[in-house]
Amino acid sequence: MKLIKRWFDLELHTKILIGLILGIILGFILGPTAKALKPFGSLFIRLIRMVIIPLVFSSLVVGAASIGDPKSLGRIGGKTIAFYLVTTAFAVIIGLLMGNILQPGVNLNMDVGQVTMQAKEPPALSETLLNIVPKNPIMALQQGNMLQIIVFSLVLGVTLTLIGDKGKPVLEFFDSLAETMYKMTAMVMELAPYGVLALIASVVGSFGLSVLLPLIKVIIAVYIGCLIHWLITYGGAIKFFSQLKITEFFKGISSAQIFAFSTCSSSGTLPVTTKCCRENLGASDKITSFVLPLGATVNMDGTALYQGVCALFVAQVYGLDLSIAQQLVVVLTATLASIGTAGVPSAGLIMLTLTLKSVGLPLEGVALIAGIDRILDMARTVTNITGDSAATVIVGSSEDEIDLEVANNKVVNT
Ligand code: DAS
Repeated sequence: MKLIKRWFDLELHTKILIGLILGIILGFILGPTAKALKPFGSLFIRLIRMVIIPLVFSSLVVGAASIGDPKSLGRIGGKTIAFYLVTTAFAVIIGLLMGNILQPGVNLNMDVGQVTMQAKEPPALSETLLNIVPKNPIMALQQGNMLQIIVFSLVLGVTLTLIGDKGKPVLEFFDSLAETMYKMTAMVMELAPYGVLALIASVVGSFGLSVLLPLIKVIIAVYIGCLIHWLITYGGAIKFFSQLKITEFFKGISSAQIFAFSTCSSSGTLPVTTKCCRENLGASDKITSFVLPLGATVNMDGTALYQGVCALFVAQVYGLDLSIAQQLVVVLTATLASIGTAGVPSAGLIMLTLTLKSVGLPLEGVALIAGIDRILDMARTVTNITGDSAATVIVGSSEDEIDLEVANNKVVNT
């Protein structure tokens, strides 16, 4: 009984970490049998996805209203988009550097001749950008079209402030709904240690070394590249453009990172990222409700880095050379393609076809990656939400919307 009491007394982020470690061990012990745990992980993800739309919609309306005039919304929006584009470009460059240094596709004795795959057509970028304005906001909510929900919420929030007192009752409704959704997220998060354990055990159990070994250099290139991006790009930004310590930042978002690693879904992790940034990093609702939903939808640094590595990997496997000019095309395409990548598992694999196509590489190369994509997706999704959190801190610091008292109080919630 004492052990059970001690378990429930642990901080939730500690329990999530224990869940992750136990899940990895269980996956290795049970092997493919561990797949039987997947339904428990899927149930947990469904519970989290249940809160996303009402949480994002209500918090964004309140956030946009609290930003108030369109001018400051434009200022915050401009800073956020600029941070996202610059860090994503850095990520692709790091990915290309890793691909050039490690040469993961050289001397790979894979019979690429048999590789065939009907690459799914990714949405054209212009269509993605045009399509962010909803023709029917209710339909956007029903379909969970995040970009359209973001646009409608921002316009609704600002408009509510423009009509003065008449908008107050509606704003109070959204404020109360946002608080309710934060509470519901916290309740669902109590199940996180068990959900993470089930998810990780089923993934580890389904991947034998026979699948991983031939492509181990791709995995190493992506994981090390992501680590470099975290420490240099995000660590540097946090150090020079915020009053937070780098260790406080990474400790504060550790639960969201574990969650992203387990679920491979930035959108699915959004409620956890929001909770971590609010409660551990001291970011205001005004900033988190705008920067994070936008980031979970358009900011995918991990995905962009992965595209840089994989573009070079495919070129090397087929014995093709990518000139510097072509590699610059990869930087541009992967940066823009990441805007259209959805925050759901394996979305980056579809966008990889866009990047390969942009430099004339064979789309069959995507099939070479598909077998280990889940392992790569784990690293890129963690990087995606880490970039969103870094943007929250940097933009929040520039707007004086970070409560350092909270960030320095050392108590890490989930
Ligand atoms: N899994 C996606 C995400 O949720 C990233 C990707 O597939 O590249 O961010």
